[in-house]
Amino acid sequence: MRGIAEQAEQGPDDTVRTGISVAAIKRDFIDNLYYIQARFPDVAGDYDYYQALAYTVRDRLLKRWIRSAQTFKDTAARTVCYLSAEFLLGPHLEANLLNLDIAGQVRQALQELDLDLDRLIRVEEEPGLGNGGLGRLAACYMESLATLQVPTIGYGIRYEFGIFKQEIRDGWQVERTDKWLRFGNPWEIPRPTITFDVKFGGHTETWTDDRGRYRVRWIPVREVRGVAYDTPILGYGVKTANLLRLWTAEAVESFDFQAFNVGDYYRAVDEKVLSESISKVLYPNDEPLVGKTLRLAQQYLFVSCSLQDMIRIHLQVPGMDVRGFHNKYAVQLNDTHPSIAVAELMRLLLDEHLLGWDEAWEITRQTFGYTNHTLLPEALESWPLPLFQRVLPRHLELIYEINRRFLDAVRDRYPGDAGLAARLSLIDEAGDKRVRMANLACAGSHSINGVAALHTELLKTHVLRDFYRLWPERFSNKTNGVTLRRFLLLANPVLSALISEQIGAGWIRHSEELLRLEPLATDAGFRRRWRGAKRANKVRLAAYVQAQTGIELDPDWLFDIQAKRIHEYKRQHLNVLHVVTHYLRLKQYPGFEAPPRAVLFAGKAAPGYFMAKRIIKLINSVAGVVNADPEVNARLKVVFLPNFCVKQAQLVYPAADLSEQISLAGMEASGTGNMKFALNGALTIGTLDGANIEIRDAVEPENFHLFGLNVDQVQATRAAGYRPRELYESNPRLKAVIDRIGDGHFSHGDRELFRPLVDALLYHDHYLLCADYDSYIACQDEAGRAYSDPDNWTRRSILNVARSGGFSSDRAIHQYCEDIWRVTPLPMALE
Ligand code: F58
Repeated sequence: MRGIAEQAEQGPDDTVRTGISVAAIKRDFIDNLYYIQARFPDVAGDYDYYQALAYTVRDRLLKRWIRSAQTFKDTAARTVCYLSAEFLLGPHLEANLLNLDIAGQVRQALQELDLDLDRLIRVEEEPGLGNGGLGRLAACYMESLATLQVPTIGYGIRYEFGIFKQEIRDGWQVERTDKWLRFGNPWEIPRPTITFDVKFGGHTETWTDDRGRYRVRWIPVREVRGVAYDTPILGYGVKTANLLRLWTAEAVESFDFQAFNVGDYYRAVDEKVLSESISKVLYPNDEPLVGKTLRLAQQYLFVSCSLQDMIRIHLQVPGMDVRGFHNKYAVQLNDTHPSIAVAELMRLLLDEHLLGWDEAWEITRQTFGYTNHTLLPEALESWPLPLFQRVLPRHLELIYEINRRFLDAVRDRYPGDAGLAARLSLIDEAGDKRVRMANLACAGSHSINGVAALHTELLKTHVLRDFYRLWPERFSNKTNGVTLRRFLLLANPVLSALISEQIGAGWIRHSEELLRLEPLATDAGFRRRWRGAKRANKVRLAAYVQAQTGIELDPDWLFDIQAKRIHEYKRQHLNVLHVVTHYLRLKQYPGFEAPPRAVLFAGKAAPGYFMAKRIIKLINSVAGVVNADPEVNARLKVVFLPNFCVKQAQLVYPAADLSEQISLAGMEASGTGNMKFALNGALTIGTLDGANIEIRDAVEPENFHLFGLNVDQVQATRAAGYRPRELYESNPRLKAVIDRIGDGHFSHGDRELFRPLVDALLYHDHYLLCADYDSYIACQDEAGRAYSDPDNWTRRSILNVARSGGFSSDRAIHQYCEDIWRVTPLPMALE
């Protein structure tokens, strides 16, 4: 008898579930409709067809995945582990069809069954397991890591409810829960046997083991089980499929049984509910979460399970020792949310694997790299000490010890500088004590990076200045990047086809080849076709806008778009000030020369963010008045597009003429939407902030509409005692705009509705809208004039795409691999 290993060696029979001919795909699709969905065509709906198709695609993808996993295991390959509380993946179906290179056959197979692939693609509910830029960056990086054939595991949380769905009622944002798992998730494989029990609360005890060693025992009040759910992440144009492993919280039976045995059934159920609540919901804040015990529990659960899983995988290989952990893994902390990993790895090495402190600390430090994503001082994560102690008593002890040794070394090096030690301390001792997670991440990592050149400089000089002084060699910049597969090839098939026709398809994997478009910018025929592609995308978006909001847009107008989370620092309300300025001008001077313009906004506000929600209401109120006014609505329209998400983003970026990147200089760490717009041929109107600076350098200043104060000027303006009210009083145009907003013109005479916004502008204006106002309006006017010369605009649009190849996540991941992770690709055999 041959064993299963031998018999399974050649893998499954290609003709049954993995063939890629039209006939094989058709056969499997029908099989899946029957045997998975239990449906026959008379009663099947689009959803059943979508499921059957998803399983058909999955069958074909598993082969690559299993082979990749096998190769990684056989070679004990060095592996990148990307730890992130968020992965905002976007819909899977189309991306997997692309990366498997079977879209053509699938389309035809469906056609032969009288079904339309595009309709089924639209059925998919996307997994919204992220808030915005940070979560989407993790998804782009996973895709590039697979494409570059770097062995990788992404570790995160399988939230039962992702980011809320945004509806607009009466102009206000209303949140609805995102029940994305309601119909099941064909893209994941549950792994009920890969579980780890994680302790919470309680206290610690010391004891001496039979070999006389000092030991610490953690006696928790609760244990929760993390269960793995795996999603394959395919690379483009290669056979590699990496692993995204997300953890779900479950109750540990022993705990409910205990209660059950003493007859307390309801307590047992309560325990279960409590345990399972840990992975229930993604926190929708895009600012820090104070006092949320559950949030800390989420972070710890996924980090502990992930590290235990890494150790398990590592020790599976005969002869491996936990002392080699840092050689096997490069672990990246995506912001501070997973930074408890520093203390947890120490705990595992010390308490479970019995290493000595120095050895454990060396391994820990060599393992981690930390990426910072924010410049807002109020966004640096910290936990009140009593809360931290209540949830993670053992980790607090370890953090104290890490801190003691760390600060001793600091004092040795900088004697007499007590302020320095206080600022570097992992514990904030001023006022109510807190644990500073960024300090923990810095102390426990061999590498610290920012996400755009300016951001990294500001980390060095401001946010993490003291750490930079200690360890300048650990700091580096890794400017963000985005995947061109999703955000150009999939999102913009018309433009992609035109590009490939001219320069070949190499750009899809080698984005620098987009440069070959440069000479075509002077080719009038090419420009005409380019314009045609942009117009087609505007027609597509206009149809979507009409269906979602009832507002009709003309694809020949200038599409001016701002799509991102709503936040005061991103200054959507500065954009509104321009809209109102333009509206008043059109009313007052009907002869005013400017191209007709559609101003679109999209983005969610954190549910508890009062000002952001009021900004949404303001946008909708202004839209209501402008769009209904026959004196202006032939030249200006305003749209708020509800529920910005990855799927919608793929419609939005390709249709933009003008990309709004107008944050106050020094506030936006990088931005990634700015890159997606530029790669789709939008021109940017923006400040010298985040990656805008690098985009402007790349596309060259004449192809970028720059306005506003730079970081130094912002600092100087504030230092000189900024008084926005004086700007308002001395600038009649600005005054008229703010007065209209305040006097009820857009709110049916209600003067209270927008008072908080007006007052904030007049009395604080923390984000310097008034200071940048004139410069912004002048720049918008200049952009309008430039758009009125379509040929030249198109030339500049082409140059934006040609020169934006550097903003591919492949470039970013390549830099992480070389400079931080020291990991090399592991090419997968073709068949
Ligand atoms: C974003 N941060 C930055 N945080 O704002 C943006 O400039 C940058 O391009 C992007 O990261 C990627 O580097 C961001 O999206 C969050 O959403 C956090 C979610 C969890 C709570 C704290 C904010």
